[in-house]
Order: sequence, then structure tokens, then C-alpha cells
Amino acid sequence: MRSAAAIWVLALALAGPAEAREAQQLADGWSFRFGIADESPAAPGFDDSGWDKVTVPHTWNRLGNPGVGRDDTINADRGMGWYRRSLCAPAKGKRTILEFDAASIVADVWVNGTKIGRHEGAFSRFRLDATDALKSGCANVVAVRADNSKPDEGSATWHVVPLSGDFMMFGGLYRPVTQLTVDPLHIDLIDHGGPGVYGHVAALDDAQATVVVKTRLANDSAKKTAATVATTILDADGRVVATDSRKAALAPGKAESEAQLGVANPRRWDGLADPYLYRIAVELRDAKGRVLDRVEQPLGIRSIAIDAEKGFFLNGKPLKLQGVSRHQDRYAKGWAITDADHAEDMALIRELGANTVRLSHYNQATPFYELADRNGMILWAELGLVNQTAPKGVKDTPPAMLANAEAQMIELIRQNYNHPSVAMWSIGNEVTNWSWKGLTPSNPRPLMEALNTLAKREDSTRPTTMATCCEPMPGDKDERPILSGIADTVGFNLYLGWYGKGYVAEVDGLAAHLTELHKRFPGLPISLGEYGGGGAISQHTDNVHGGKIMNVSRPQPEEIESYIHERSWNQVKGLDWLYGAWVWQMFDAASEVREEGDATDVNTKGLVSFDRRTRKDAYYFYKAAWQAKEPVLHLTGKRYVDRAYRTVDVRAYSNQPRAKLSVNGRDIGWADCVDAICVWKGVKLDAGENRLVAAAGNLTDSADWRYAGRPEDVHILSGTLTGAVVGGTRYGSDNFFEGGNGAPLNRFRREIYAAPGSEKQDPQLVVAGASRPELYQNYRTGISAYRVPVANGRYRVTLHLFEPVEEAAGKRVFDVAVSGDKATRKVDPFALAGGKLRAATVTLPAVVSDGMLVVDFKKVAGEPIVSAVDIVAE
Ligand code: GCB
Repeated sequence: MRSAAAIWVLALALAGPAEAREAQQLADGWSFRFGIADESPAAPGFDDSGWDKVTVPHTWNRLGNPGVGRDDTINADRGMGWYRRSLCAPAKGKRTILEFDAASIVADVWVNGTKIGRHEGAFSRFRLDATDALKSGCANVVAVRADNSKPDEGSATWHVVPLSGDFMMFGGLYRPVTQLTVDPLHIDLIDHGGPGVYGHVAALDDAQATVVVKTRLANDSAKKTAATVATTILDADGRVVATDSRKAALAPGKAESEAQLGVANPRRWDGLADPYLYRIAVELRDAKGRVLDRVEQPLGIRSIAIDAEKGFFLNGKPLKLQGVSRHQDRYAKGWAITDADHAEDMALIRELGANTVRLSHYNQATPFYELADRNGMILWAELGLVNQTAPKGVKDTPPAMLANAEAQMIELIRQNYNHPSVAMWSIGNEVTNWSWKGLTPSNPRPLMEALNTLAKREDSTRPTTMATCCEPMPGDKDERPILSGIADTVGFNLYLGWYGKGYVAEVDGLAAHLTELHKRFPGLPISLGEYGGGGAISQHTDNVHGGKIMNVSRPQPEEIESYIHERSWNQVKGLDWLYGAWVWQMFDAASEVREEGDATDVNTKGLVSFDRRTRKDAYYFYKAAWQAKEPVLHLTGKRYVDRAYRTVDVRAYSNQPRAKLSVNGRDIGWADCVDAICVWKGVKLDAGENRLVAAAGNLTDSADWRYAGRPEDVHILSGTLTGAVVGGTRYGSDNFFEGGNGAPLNRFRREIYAAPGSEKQDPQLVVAGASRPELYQNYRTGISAYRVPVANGRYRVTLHLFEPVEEAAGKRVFDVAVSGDKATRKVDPFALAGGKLRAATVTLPAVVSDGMLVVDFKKVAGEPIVSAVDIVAE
């Protein structure tokens, strides 16, 4: 049995140093109301009894839902939201500081009707001194107005960056609010939201690290006071490895103290391999040695360097940065997420095998930086400055906007200075001359140069970077200024195969494009800041080349996203000079400018769904390509259950050399896994249910698919990526074709960055004379053949076609021949149907004796065309 004395000693040991600073989270007890434009709720006597009761973190917005159109849960309101609650004053003589980890976008704060401050910017911590506005007791009222109005002229946000972006600016007190109680003598809390303690490694070798720790101090009393600043470095086990103590005579106001400490035989913070963390503890003590205040910060002893030819180095060793971008929102919660949500995101990123995260496009919450420190994840930290360098209608960056961008840059750096995970500061994303987007031209250079200078002044230990999308290439006749080269490094956001001429095959130009940029900017370290494509988990294709990419529209079959990543990564990984690549993006995220895939207001390029429940196939591609620690085997297409075709290519992702497949217990054989991809070509499914099982090493994975059509029939919707059920018959996406391009007859598309409701639509063209008009919505032109694997036997082949553009007969003429039929048919869709945009069919008998039904198209005039094919066994 333990003695009482022993328990008492234990309790003392656990209590540690005196808790001089008190922190109380103000999570409960808030009342909330959206949409009050005047300042009446700031008055202490204001009656908020009818308001909603909420807890903080909170946002009034909810955006991004499955399906077409906003559902009833959506709240996209931009404007002013009010929060009120009571506050207890501390014991006399203490100071009260209110700490907001973030408030979006502009926040005004009153205590008992006295305004104690305003903060402009949605992403950073700020603190306000409430002491003088408080009365003793608990009858104090704090009122906060958070304003996320669109940055239109006259609104509080018009000059607050970012002014635009492909993401929702959720409103509210979406990160924690804390009441801090401190002695009048304390470590400064009003330093741009920073911790007041800033450590960096000034010199480093295997024997010793020299760590310089700067501490900002505040004396809010009226008299000069003697104090001691004690700085300690603790190792991961809490053992003291270095100390410094110095006296300070603190006059009222602010002061600074600097200590230099040596850490012998330093253990490096070495990324995923060994994210070893020391801690810096600074205590401010009074003349009697009592602790007045204490702050602990992380310290990682490491070096980083980036070279234009050799890439990224951590602690002198090359490390190719391979990772993802992360937005901070998630389904149903928006930006008001919990520590558990942050932890789940980090766990998913770790599982993926990434070693870096880009915090797109703004300063994210402290818990996520801490997770990165602890996990050894390299961070690209970013200022929230996107696209626009001047408000709409304003020619150049106005002084107020410059001042705001600079203030947010300082906040980003001070608040995160001590995180060893942060490798670089980004000064903005896709900032360019946006005149071509219908905005007033502004010259972005002065703002970007000012921000870069400021970032270097604030932190001389880290490189700067910026992401750009749209700089003119050599030979372009374009007056847009070049911004690459302002920051120390540059990340190019490149979406080959996605934003382009409409065909996924363009992705194969990625390495060449990057190499061109590398030549163009010699000496400048270059990364791939973003790349990727959309993937809707309920939309599927049998052939990614079957139709046009619908990049801000529908459909966006999941297989396209996978294909873009397969092809991109397998080019990028070979570019040794490229110091890093960040997938756009880790998670689907809310964006008001989008109506795409199978969702509304969601950017579908995530490797993981908005609700974090679904890891898309592309996730497993990276897991197989990146994850060295555990064996990976993943059969793709599990969500594509109802198959359109019986003959399919089965694919798996694996980091094993080869994998084996069976279908309904039938052995299909082995496939080599090359570049993490294993393919079994031309696998024949059974009619009805199919259980596919892949095996590699001691791993297995399975998928359940169904083929419900007539066993030997094939129905193809030409020129499409997803197929459709038409008149009860399942048509597959375009497949088995050779040559040509798919296109839709009509195209729906919301212009990116346009307001919802302003969808651009081609004129609705209709093909006349069709009993099943759905078969005439898309077409393939320039086709040379269909080669369709089928069982031997007799078939009737029907081609559906129409003339989409020609105004006369004779302009588009081609010969068609099918297997086993010696006759060749000359086809002129215009002549056959009796005009343009009129449906026609051609039916031919076929006999197959070698397992392959071939339809040959031979051009006579113009390009051959087809919009659907029926192959029906007789
Ligand atoms: C970009 C932007 C990012 C967008 C992304 C996209 O280049 O930097 O904010 O979300 O493209 O999906 O279009």
C-alpha cells in the first residue's frame, strides 16, 4: 500500500512548475445570430435570449453536398454573424487576454460595450487585451461580430486577402477562443498572435547545435520591475539539456531578451525517419524567483536546403518531397473542425506514405502544425493570397490591401516560426495579372516583392516559395509579368490532361512541360505545386479516352483521376532536379465555383472524399507508389459494381512485384506490377455475379462485380466517358475503339470563378427522328475501327449516327465493313437521315470466328462518325 507521503510527493512532481498563466477555453455558452448589420448586439444589455445557443468552434456556413443542386442543409450566406457570452473577471491585479485562434473574415470584439479591437484576416490567431473593459465578477459580456462578406466595394473585407479562390470562405469563430489570465509581467501575447518565444538553430554540426532563443516580454504595470528570464531546452524525455538565465529590469512596455544555448550531440529532427523533438521552455520569474509566466515551444534541430539541380535536402541528405495539398474543411463541419479531425487527416496522409503537406492556401490551425512536427511531415506553409492583387475595379494593389497582406504574412511566420516541420513560406498562389479573367489588370510584382522581402526579414532561416499557374511560356505574345524568381523557389500548378483541350492523353506532356520550365528558369529551384484531376466515386468509365474531360462539370469518372495520377507521378518521379510534387488535393473540398462530378459546390480532386469516408482508387495508387513500410494491394473499381462489359481490363495497385487474380474461383494468372500498377488484360467476366480476388505475398483484396446484360450482347455509347442506361439497356462508355475523338453534342459548364447560377450552356441542340434520343447525345469522329471481344457466332450490328455540323450531303462519307460480311457499306449520315442533326441507323450482319468482332470505318470524305453501337447475338 502506498503511504500518504509518497502520494503527496508524486502529486508535487506531477504539478511541475507553477501554472502562472491560466487558460480557459470559451467553448460553451455562446449565443449566435446571423445577419445583424448594426452594432446593437455590442451593448451589454442587449437581449439575445432568442438567439441560437452554440459552441465554439462554430461556423454558420455549410457548403458542399452529394448530388445535383444544393440540398436543404446548405447555408452559403456571406455577411455578419454575432456571438455573445458572459465572462468572469480574474482576481484583481491580473490581466485578461482574449485569444482567438481564428475568426472569419473580419472580427470586431467588444467587452461590456467597449470595443477592444478588430482583426482582419480569416486564418490567423489574434489576441486582444480585455482587462480595462472588465468589471469584477461574472456579469461581463463579450460580443464578437464576424464578417465574411464577399469582398465587394464598401464591405469590411474588400481589401482583406485572399480576395478570391477556389474554396469557400466559411464565416465565424471557427477555431477555439480562450481566455488567458496573466500577471502584468508576462511573455508578450500581443505579438501578431505569436508565442512570444522564437528559437532557431544558428549553427549545427554533429557535436553541437547553437540555438538562439528570442523572448518578447511585456510589462503592463506602471513600474519598472526586476525579473529573470530562464530559458531551458528539454529533450524528448523532459531532461534539461541546456539552460540560460539572465536578469532583466523591465520598464513598463515591451522588451526583448535573447539567449544562446548549446545542445551537445544534437539528435536531428529527421522527417518521417526520426521526427525527434526538443522543447524550449522560457520562464519569467520575479525577484523572489516565483514563476510569473511560462511558455513552451517545439524545437527541431535540423537543416534544410533546396538546390535547383539537386533538389531538396534535409540534414544534408537528399529527400524528394512527395505529398499532398490539404484544405482545412470537411463535409458538414466546414472549417469548424476538432483536434480529432486534424488527427484523422494526418493519419490518412501518413498512411498514404507522403512526406510533405502543402497547407493550401492559408495559415492552418496550430494542432495540424504540431501533428506535422510529431510525425516528421515537411510543410509548405502559405499566406492566404490567391489570384487577385487588387480588388475588383481597382488598378493596382491599394495600400490597405498591401498592409493587410503584410500583416497576415507576419502572423503566419511568427505564429509558426518554431515548428521544425515548416520548410518554406509561400507568399501566394496563382497570383498573376488576372485581366484575362475579366478583372481589372493589376501589376502583381510590387505586392509580391514586398511580401518576399518581408518574409525574408521575418525569417532568414527558411526559403520562400510561391505557386503559379499561368506564366507566359517562351514564345507567348503576352504582357503578363513573370513572377517566378521573386521568391527563392517556385511551384508550378500544372493540370495537364485536365484543364486543356479536353483529352486525358495530354497528361503525357507533363515531364516535357516541367523540363521546359526548368530550362526557362535556370538556377531557380522548381517544384510541381499542384497536379491532378477530378474523381467522382459514383461515376465510372471503362476507357479514360472514351470522351471529353468535363473539368468543371459532369461527369468526372473516378478512373480519370486515377489515370492522371498514374501517368503524372510516373513521369515526375524521374525528374531529379524537381525538388517536390504536391498532389491536388488530399481531400475533396468545398468550393462555391463548382458544379461537378456527382456533387455540388465540391472540388472533386481529392484522393479522399469530403467526408473522409472513402479512399478513392487514386489514394491507393500513391499508397502503393510511396508506402515502403507496409505491403499494399488494392483492386481498383470496387465501386463500379454493375459492369457494362463482360470483357474488362482488371487493375490493381501494389508495391509487390506481381499479383495473381481469380474470378469466381477461376485462375486468371499473374500480372507484373510495374510502377505500382498491375493489369490483367481482357478478363472475361461471368454473366451475373463475379467475385474477383487478387493476391500478392500474403495479401488479398477482392471486388464484387455484376454483369447483368444479355450474355453475348455489347452496347457502346460512342464518345462518352460514362455510358448510360437507355430504354432499359445498359450502354457502356466508349470502348474498344481505335482512333478518333469523343465529344458531347451539348455541353453544360459553370465557368470557374463565376457565380452560381451563371452556368454557361451551349445552345441545346436536339437530334430529330430518334426513338431513343439519349443515343445521339455524344459521338466519336475520326474513328477507324471498333474491335470488340465477343464469343464466336452470328450478330446483328447496328450503328447509330447523325451529322452534327455539315450542311449538305457528300461532305462526310465513309465506308463501313464488319467481321464476316464481305459487303462494304458507304455511309453518308446527312444523306441517310435526310439532313443535319437527324438520327440514322445502319444495321449489318456479322459472323465472328476468332473471338473478335471488327467494325472498320474508312474515310471517303470528312471524318467517319458514330454515336452508339449495338452488337446483338442472334
Ligand atoms: C488551382 C488552384 C486551386 C484549385 C485547383 C483546381 O490551380 O490553385 O486552388 O482548387 O487549381 O482544382 O482547379
